[in-house]
Amino acid sequence: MKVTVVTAAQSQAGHRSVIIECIMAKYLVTGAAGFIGSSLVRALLERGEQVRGIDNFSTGKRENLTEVLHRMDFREADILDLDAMHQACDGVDYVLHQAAIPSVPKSVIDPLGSNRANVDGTVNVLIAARDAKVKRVVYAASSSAYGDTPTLPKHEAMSPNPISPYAVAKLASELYMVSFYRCYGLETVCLRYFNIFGPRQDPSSPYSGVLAKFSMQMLRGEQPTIFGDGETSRDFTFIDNAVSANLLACVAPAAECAGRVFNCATGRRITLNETFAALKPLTGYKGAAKYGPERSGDIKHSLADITLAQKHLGYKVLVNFEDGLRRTVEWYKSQGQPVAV
Ligand code: UD2
Repeated sequence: MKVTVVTAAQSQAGHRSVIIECIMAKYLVTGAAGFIGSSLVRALLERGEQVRGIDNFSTGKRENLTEVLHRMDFREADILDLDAMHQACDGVDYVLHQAAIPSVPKSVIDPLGSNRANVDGTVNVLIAARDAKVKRVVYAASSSAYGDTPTLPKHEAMSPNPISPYAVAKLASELYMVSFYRCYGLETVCLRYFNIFGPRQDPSSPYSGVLAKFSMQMLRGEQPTIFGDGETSRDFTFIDNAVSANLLACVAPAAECAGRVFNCATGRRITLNETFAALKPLTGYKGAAKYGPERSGDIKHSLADITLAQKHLGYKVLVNFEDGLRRTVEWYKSQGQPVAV
């Protein structure tokens, strides 16, 4: 719904009436200019939803929203700013909370910064959502919460065992989500993302996700470094699966999902060596990988049991690893990245 507002102050001042068109947002995406946030924004707009987005551009990029910016209500704001969050949540039905500093190694270097963005920021989002009587908050939780427990696959009933400050922060935020459901009745759903990848994931930072980083390096003909022996494994999950999990988490009956935590993954794990091998034909990279020391805070294996999300959210894996990887590399190529010769 569009509402036209003429402010009293502007009329009294005798200026030509300034008309502000406020789009009554139904969805608020925090971290809207990030890789996952901007994918959610596009999916919601495609469905004809009204979308508001906020981002402070700490890791998000304006370019991620370029061609959709005019169709949404975008505000440059920080989740640490409670006033801005109250304004952002006003009139909103669903909050998809993606804003974070999403990096294990960065949190090892700067645990306080990680805690501020990933915990304090979440509490602000929750307070604002509660005060605005938002219907539901869906949270970008992380598989890192499981830590290095030897049991595979990881299922939601397992005790968490976080290793890095990032994992601790993400888990603390999950607990806050559940707490706000229990204490205030605010419906919250946590999606534990398992290594989401796809178009628009930033490949250029030392903290970038491994698939984005390797894709770009190999397209450029640069040698990627595998930390460890290459047998580290991840349940790499293509972005479309995460988008669909978020949309399902908004509409699933409260009795099925409110105050609960769900894995968001594919139920299959791929090693870094296999990843590198799969990327070679896609990128045209002919060389070998370099091997370096394991990264501090890392876990060795990650694989999800996705039964709970299938049962309660109606979640399905829409795109498998191979198709997702091909689409990801195609996207980087379409952005004019040089191809390895
Ligand atoms: C964690 C979470 C993930 C998400 C993410 C946020 C786990 C299992 N996953 O991802 O769900 O929350 O944090 O960023 O905790 N690597 C290399 N070479 C490189 C870069 C990375 O070998 O140049 C390795 C890295 O050491 C790790 C693997 O690739 O073993 C994946 O690293 P990542 O940074 O892509 O993601 P990860 O697993 O820390």
